[in-house]
Amino acid sequence: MRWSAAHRSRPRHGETANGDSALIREDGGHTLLAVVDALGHGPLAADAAQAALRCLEQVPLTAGLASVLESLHQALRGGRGAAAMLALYDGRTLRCGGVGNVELRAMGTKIPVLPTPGILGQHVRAVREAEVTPARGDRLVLFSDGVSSRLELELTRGLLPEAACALLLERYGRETDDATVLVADVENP
Ligand SMILES: [Mn+2]
Repeated sequence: MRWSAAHRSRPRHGETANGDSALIREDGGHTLLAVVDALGHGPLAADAAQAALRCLEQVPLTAGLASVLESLHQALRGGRGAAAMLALYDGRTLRCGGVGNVELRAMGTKIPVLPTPGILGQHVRAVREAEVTPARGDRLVLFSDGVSSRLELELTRGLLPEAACALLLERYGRETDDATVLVADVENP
Protein backbone atom coordinates (compact mmCIF):
# COMPACT_ATOMS: atom_id res chain seq x y z
CA MET A 1 0.00 0.00 0.00
CA ARG A 2 1.28 3.43 -0.85
CA TRP A 3 0.58 6.83 0.62
CA SER A 4 0.13 10.11 -1.16
CA ALA A 5 0.77 12.83 1.37
CA ALA A 6 1.59 16.50 1.79
CA HIS A 7 1.92 19.01 4.57
CA ARG A 8 1.83 22.77 4.89
CA SER A 9 2.74 25.02 7.77
CA ARG A 10 3.03 28.72 8.48
CA PRO A 11 3.87 30.83 11.55
CA ARG A 12 1.37 33.00 13.39
CA HIS A 13 0.61 36.38 11.83
CA GLY A 14 3.57 38.77 12.19
CA GLU A 15 6.07 36.06 13.16
CA THR A 16 8.82 34.55 10.99
CA ALA A 17 9.86 31.67 13.29
CA ASN A 18 7.52 28.69 13.14
CA GLY A 19 6.93 26.64 16.29
CA ASP A 20 5.17 23.89 14.35
CA SER A 21 6.76 21.24 12.17
CA ALA A 22 5.58 18.27 10.13
CA LEU A 23 7.12 15.17 8.67
CA ILE A 24 6.31 12.47 6.12
CA ARG A 25 8.93 9.73 6.16
CA GLU A 26 9.08 6.36 4.40
CA ASP A 27 11.76 3.97 5.53
CA GLY A 28 12.13 0.21 5.08
CA GLY A 29 8.44 -0.41 4.45
CA HIS A 30 7.33 1.83 7.31
CA THR A 31 5.66 5.21 6.94
CA LEU A 32 5.68 7.87 9.64
CA LEU A 33 3.37 10.87 9.56
CA ALA A 34 3.84 13.53 12.22
CA VAL A 35 2.74 17.02 13.21
CA VAL A 36 4.54 18.75 16.09
CA ASP A 37 3.44 21.92 17.89
CA ALA A 38 6.04 23.31 20.29
CA LEU A 39 4.72 25.23 23.28
CA GLY A 40 4.17 28.91 22.60
CA HIS A 41 5.59 30.51 19.45
CA GLY A 42 8.66 32.39 18.22
CA PRO A 43 12.34 31.33 18.08
CA LEU A 44 12.40 29.05 21.17
CA ALA A 45 9.33 27.21 19.95
CA ALA A 46 10.94 26.94 16.50
CA ASP A 47 14.06 25.41 18.09
CA ALA A 48 11.92 22.75 19.76
CA ALA A 49 9.96 22.09 16.57
CA GLN A 50 13.21 21.61 14.62
CA ALA A 51 14.70 19.37 17.33
CA ALA A 52 11.59 17.23 17.07
CA LEU A 53 12.00 17.04 13.30
CA ARG A 54 15.66 15.97 13.57
CA CYS A 55 14.65 13.23 15.99
CA LEU A 56 11.80 11.97 13.81
CA GLU A 57 14.00 11.99 10.70
CA GLN A 58 16.43 9.46 12.17
CA VAL A 59 14.56 7.47 14.85
CA PRO A 60 14.15 3.76 13.99
CA LEU A 61 10.58 3.12 12.82
CA THR A 62 10.68 -0.62 13.44
CA ALA A 63 10.50 -0.29 17.24
CA GLY A 64 6.91 0.93 17.23
CA LEU A 65 4.93 4.04 18.04
CA ALA A 66 5.55 4.10 21.81
CA SER A 67 9.29 3.91 21.20
CA VAL A 68 9.19 6.75 18.66
CA LEU A 69 7.23 8.90 21.12
CA GLU A 70 9.71 8.11 23.91
CA SER A 71 12.62 9.13 21.64
CA LEU A 72 10.80 12.36 20.86
CA HIS A 73 10.19 12.97 24.56
CA GLN A 74 13.91 12.55 25.28
CA ALA A 75 14.96 14.73 22.32
CA LEU A 76 12.78 17.58 23.56
CA ARG A 77 14.06 17.61 27.15
CA GLY A 78 15.56 20.94 28.20
CA GLY A 79 13.57 22.93 25.65
CA ARG A 80 10.09 24.33 25.36
CA GLY A 81 8.45 20.94 25.01
CA ALA A 82 5.81 20.14 22.42
CA ALA A 83 2.57 18.49 21.52
CA ALA A 84 2.67 15.96 18.70
CA MET A 85 0.46 13.51 16.87
CA LEU A 86 2.03 10.56 15.08
CA ALA A 87 0.73 7.91 12.71
CA LEU A 88 3.01 4.94 12.05
CA TYR A 89 2.22 2.39 9.35
CA ASP A 90 4.16 -0.89 9.23
CA GLY A 91 2.84 -2.13 5.90
CA ARG A 92 -0.31 -3.70 7.43
CA THR A 93 -1.37 -1.84 10.54
CA LEU A 94 -1.62 1.87 11.23
CA ARG A 95 -1.01 2.97 14.81
CA CYS A 96 -1.86 6.50 15.86
CA GLY A 97 -1.22 8.34 19.08
CA GLY A 98 -0.06 11.65 20.41
CA VAL A 99 0.46 13.95 23.34
CA GLY A 100 -1.24 17.33 23.71
CA ASN A 101 -3.19 19.45 21.29
CA VAL A 102 -2.50 18.01 17.86
CA GLU A 103 -5.50 16.25 16.36
CA LEU A 104 -5.98 13.46 13.87
CA ARG A 105 -9.18 13.05 11.85
CA ALA A 106 -9.95 10.54 9.16
CA MET A 107 -12.28 10.10 6.19
CA GLY A 108 -12.99 6.45 5.47
CA THR A 109 -11.79 3.96 8.08
CA LYS A 110 -12.55 5.40 11.53
CA ILE A 111 -9.51 6.02 13.70
CA PRO A 112 -10.54 6.32 17.35
CA VAL A 113 -7.52 8.31 18.51
CA LEU A 114 -7.63 10.75 21.39
CA PRO A 115 -4.51 12.76 22.25
CA THR A 116 -3.04 11.89 25.65
CA PRO A 117 -2.62 14.87 28.01
CA GLY A 118 0.95 15.98 28.70
CA ILE A 119 3.92 17.78 27.15
CA LEU A 120 6.65 15.93 25.26
CA GLY A 121 10.01 16.91 26.80
CA GLN A 122 8.44 17.62 30.17
CA HIS A 123 5.94 15.06 31.41
CA VAL A 124 4.16 12.28 29.59
CA ARG A 125 2.18 9.29 30.72
CA ALA A 126 1.49 6.14 28.74
CA VAL A 127 0.14 7.19 25.36
CA ARG A 128 -3.13 5.70 24.14
CA GLU A 129 -2.68 4.17 20.71
CA ALA A 130 -5.41 3.59 18.15
CA GLU A 131 -4.79 0.65 15.84
CA VAL A 132 -6.55 0.22 12.50
CA THR A 133 -6.13 -1.53 9.17
CA PRO A 134 -6.29 1.27 6.62
CA ALA A 135 -8.16 0.86 3.35
CA ARG A 136 -7.71 2.28 -0.11
CA GLY A 137 -9.23 5.75 -0.30
CA ASP A 138 -8.84 6.59 3.38
CA ARG A 139 -7.68 10.11 4.12
CA LEU A 140 -5.90 11.09 7.32
CA VAL A 141 -5.62 14.72 8.39
CA LEU A 142 -3.30 15.78 11.21
CA PHE A 143 -3.39 19.40 12.36
CA SER A 144 -2.03 21.62 15.09
CA ASP A 145 -4.28 23.77 17.25
CA GLY A 146 -3.49 26.77 15.03
CA VAL A 147 -6.16 25.21 12.84
CA SER A 148 -9.74 25.26 14.08
CA SER A 149 -11.06 21.90 15.21
CA ARG A 150 -14.32 22.85 13.48
CA LEU A 151 -12.72 22.03 10.16
CA GLU A 152 -14.88 20.16 7.64
CA LEU A 153 -12.92 17.41 5.94
CA GLU A 154 -15.69 16.93 3.40
CA LEU A 155 -14.60 20.20 1.77
CA THR A 156 -11.38 18.49 0.70
CA ARG A 157 -13.04 15.55 -1.05
CA GLY A 158 -11.57 15.18 -4.54
CA LEU A 159 -8.64 17.48 -3.84
CA LEU A 160 -5.07 16.18 -3.94
CA PRO A 161 -3.25 16.33 -0.59
CA GLU A 162 -1.35 19.53 -1.47
CA ALA A 163 -4.56 21.35 -2.40
CA ALA A 164 -6.38 19.94 0.63
CA CYS A 165 -3.65 21.28 2.95
CA ALA A 166 -3.83 24.70 1.31
CA LEU A 167 -7.61 24.85 1.59
CA LEU A 168 -7.75 23.76 5.24
CA LEU A 169 -4.99 26.18 6.26
CA GLU A 170 -6.55 29.06 4.36
CA ARG A 171 -10.05 28.40 5.62
CA TYR A 172 -9.45 27.24 9.20
CA GLY A 173 -6.02 28.62 10.20
CA ARG A 174 -6.01 31.00 13.18
CA GLU A 175 -3.86 34.12 12.75
CA THR A 176 -2.95 34.04 16.47
CA ASP A 177 -1.01 30.77 16.32
CA ASP A 178 1.39 28.79 14.16
CA ALA A 179 -0.70 26.48 12.01
CA THR A 180 0.04 23.16 10.31
CA VAL A 181 -1.93 20.62 8.32
CA LEU A 182 -0.79 17.22 7.03
CA VAL A 183 -3.00 15.25 4.64
CA ALA A 184 -2.24 11.61 3.78
CA ASP A 185 -4.23 9.40 1.41
CA VAL A 186 -4.04 5.63 1.20
CA GLU A 187 -3.43 4.89 -2.46
CA ASN A 188 -3.94 1.75 -4.52
CA PRO A 189 -1.91 -1.23 -3.36
MN1 LIG B 1 -0.31 25.83 18.70
